[in-house]
Amino acid sequence: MATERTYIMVKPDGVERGLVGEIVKRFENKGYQMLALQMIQPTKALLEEHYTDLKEKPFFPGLIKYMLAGPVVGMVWIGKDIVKVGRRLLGETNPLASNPGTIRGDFGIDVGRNICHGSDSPANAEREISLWFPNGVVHWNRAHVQNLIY
Ligand code: RTP
Repeated sequence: MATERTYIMVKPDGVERGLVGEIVKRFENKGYQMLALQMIQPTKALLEEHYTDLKEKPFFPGLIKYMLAGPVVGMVWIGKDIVKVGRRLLGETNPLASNPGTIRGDFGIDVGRNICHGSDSPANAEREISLWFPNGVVHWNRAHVQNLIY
């Protein structure tokens, strides 16, 4: 059974543009399974913790300001190679470098408004899931309903 999980987050620009359903659809169509979904207005402290590795980058203050601009939609997904494949579904950090067919390649033109976040390693995914879902997430077996005898 696949156990790799990732944290995918639709950023404020993606939420504002009504792209949440489109992004969910792409992960579902690919064959992945959703474990959690929440809309949240993140605090500055939560965002600084999420992006702690980027604290020294010159774009860090602008990144935090952008991420504070509105609610985000955070999700946990599970499935085979979800971290790597999830990043491929997103495209490159800069939408201009992203191939058509990817989320950023289809919907973005600005690195500072790049629609969606995806964890970059399984370890970071688990760190981010604990950070954004401190009460844990459900675990469910996709075959359960289909196979239920009643
Ligand atoms: P993310 O964490 O959001 O999935 O993005 P990423 O791994 O593709 O890129 P990362 O280097 O971790 O950067 C995090 C976010 O910071 C913004 N950024 N702005 N102005 C710039 O040069 C610049 N570079 C990065 C983007 O929103 C990027 O997604």
